[in-house]
Amino acid sequence: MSREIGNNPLDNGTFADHLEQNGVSRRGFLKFCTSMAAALALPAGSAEVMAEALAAAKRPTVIWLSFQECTGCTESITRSHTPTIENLIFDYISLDYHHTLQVAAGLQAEEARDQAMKAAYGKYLLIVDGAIPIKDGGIYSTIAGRTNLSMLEEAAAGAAALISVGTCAAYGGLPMAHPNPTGAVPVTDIVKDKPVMNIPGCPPIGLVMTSAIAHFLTFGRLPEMDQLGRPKAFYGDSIHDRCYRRPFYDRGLFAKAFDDEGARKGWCLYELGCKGPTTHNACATMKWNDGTSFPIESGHPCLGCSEPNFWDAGGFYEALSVPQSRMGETILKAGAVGVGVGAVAAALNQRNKAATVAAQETMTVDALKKES
Ligand code: FSX
Repeated sequence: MSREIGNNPLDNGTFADHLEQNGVSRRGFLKFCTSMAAALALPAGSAEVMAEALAAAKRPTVIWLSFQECTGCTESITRSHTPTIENLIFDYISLDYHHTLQVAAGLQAEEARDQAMKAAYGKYLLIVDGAIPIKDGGIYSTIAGRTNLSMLEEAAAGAAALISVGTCAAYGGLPMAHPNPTGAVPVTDIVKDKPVMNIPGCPPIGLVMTSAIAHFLTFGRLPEMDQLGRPKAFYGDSIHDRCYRRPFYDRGLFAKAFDDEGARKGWCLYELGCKGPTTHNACATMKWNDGTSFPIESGHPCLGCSEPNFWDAGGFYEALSVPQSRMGETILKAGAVGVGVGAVAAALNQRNKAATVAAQETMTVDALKKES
């Protein structure tokens, strides 16, 4: 997959042209829009609106700033074995500045950023990964002699909207963990006058990122967010809500060690410290590496990496104490209004199934070509 910065042959083309060049049929594209609209929990009829708007969309300028981070977020977003339309969206945007992906270096790179910001002032999408150190004037992280703080302030001033990718940018993450020697803060501590969407996770799921971009291309605004600034469609439920090991939890079947019989049978990892009940993300349905698996499916408990303060909260391999009682409350409340526990479980399973089906409808370009 080629992702050349500022060198797209379709500079004047639309997204429809881009799809055509990649052999995606109208029918395949409509199918993609239907599954994307479902994944984003958009109302009925949105798929057609999305198809029209996306097809006619011109390349938006995107400036991507990386600050205090490990580059895991970029790794996550660029890792894909099979091209999907989501990937094509990512290829299609005019990613005019990205430290890791751009060819330009040094002064040339900084000039490219400057030019892109001026040319699309007030209209570009600014993506940030990494926290921002502000202690001692922000001197603990600089790029081309400028502090991350001043670079963010300048770039945010001309942005239409911002996306904070990863837990570091969204909530401070690892750089902000105690004792936070550099005074690291999240993007929203600096930028107060622009819409900012958080896509937390250490790292976050790439597909969630491209879905957010698809929404921005379609409607010219960010998707609906929760009180923590996350797109509701992907962070509305906990990992626990959608986990395929959930039936074992409900039956009280827990692995007690990583190599015991319960672990081998795929029982719930709650007692091994799984933070799924208090963690909101789409890992259990979207999964990773093109829907191959996610940590719990690989036998490891969820660490809760997409929640604020997850490093300092610690206790990675210690069982939670609160959520079990919360689940008890949920079931008791359901019982009080005459809904049996079995019905609650059935409803949850039904919802999980629907969400999983929507997530699994990420179609590859090859599959779409075959259909056409
Ligand atoms: Fe943080 Fe991202 Fe974790 Fe790493 O850019 S969310 S440390 S995966 O790389 O910021």
